Amino acid sequence: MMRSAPLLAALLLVACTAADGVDTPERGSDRADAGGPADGGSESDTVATPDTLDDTLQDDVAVADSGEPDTAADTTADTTVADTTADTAVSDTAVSDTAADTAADTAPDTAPDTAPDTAPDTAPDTTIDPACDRDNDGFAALSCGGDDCNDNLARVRPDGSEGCDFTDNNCDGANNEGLDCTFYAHTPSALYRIDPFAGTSTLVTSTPTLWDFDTDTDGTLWGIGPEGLYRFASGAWSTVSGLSGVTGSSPNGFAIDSTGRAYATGGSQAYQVNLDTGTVALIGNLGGFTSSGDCVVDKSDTIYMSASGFGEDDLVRIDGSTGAATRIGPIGFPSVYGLTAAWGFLFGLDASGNIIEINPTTGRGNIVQNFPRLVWYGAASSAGR
Ligand SMILES: [Ca+2]
Ligand SMILES: [Ca+2]
Ligand SMILES: [Ca+2]
Ligand SMILES: [Ca+2]
Repeated sequence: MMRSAPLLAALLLVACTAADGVDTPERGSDRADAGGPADGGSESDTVATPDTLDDTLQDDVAVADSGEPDTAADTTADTTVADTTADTAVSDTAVSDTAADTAADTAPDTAPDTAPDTAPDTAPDTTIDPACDRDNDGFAALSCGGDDCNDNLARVRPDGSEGCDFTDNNCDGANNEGLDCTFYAHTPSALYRIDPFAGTSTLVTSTPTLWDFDTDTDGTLWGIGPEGLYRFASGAWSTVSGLSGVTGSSPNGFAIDSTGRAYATGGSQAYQVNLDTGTVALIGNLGGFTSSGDCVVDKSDTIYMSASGFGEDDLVRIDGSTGAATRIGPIGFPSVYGLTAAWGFLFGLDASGNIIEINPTTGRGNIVQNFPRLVWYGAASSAGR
């Protein structure tokens, strides 16, 4: 009598199980398991052979999938298929995530994403793509979702220090907040404080008749005029002395350097002014140039002067020991009667109410503010220049 078919199948299964010893034939979806234990398609591979189908419970420890996406995180990157959950160790090199990362990447992408994320990250990256931090200051550009308001200037950054200039240095949306960025300027009869960055003017008080003025190293304001040498302190002007020794044209430019040495320029001549006695002494001839209205000393004690010519004024540099002037270039505006060195900038103030930023290398000026009702006669440098 023939045995029945179900009984034969049961006997064959027993024979195969007994012959296996260590490993058991696989079934289900884990077909590439070359050396691991028997499973039903739900365990991970422990050898370096890729799955052709996806694991349903655990992830590969060494080999990227070539087929379907994982339902749990890889420890190696997929090369062709997007994860549905984040990698825990390695970034994708080619494929964008289709779901948001739930934790920060521990390594940067080696190339920019080719597609935008469909959901935001829940934690920040620990490093930034170089393309999102071009100035390498450690903060990503606004265009990358970062908070670096100028990704071309490393000194402009969220933890930057605010300074007097035209830039919001710390990316908080305000410029020069908490700082006094003003310098003194005067018209024929009034003293003002000017903020060249905000474009504001504040009337302080009236002035005596002044040719020009400047600040000393301690910030004290000194002025010269036909009646003498003046000092401005505690909100009021006082006469220090008369001025003696002026020959030729009256001075219309006045500047004090970092050592307290005071200069004046007038007509075609350069002078030194003694702030103790009011005595004016000739240094020398300007060498063919005429003082337009002011001279100024910058932070490194270089002396500049606006020189009047045909039409627009020139910026010239003066040798403090001989008085000889050297032309730098045209400012581009006439009647630049005031010059000031302020926070690293060189500004000119003219008879039309303009505040002009001057390039000290080329002499070229550019209007940054205008006060249409004011005629500037003089300007004083900021204490720190
Ligand atoms: Ca940056
Ligand atoms: Ca920056
Ligand atoms: Ca700011
Ligand atoms: Ca600023």
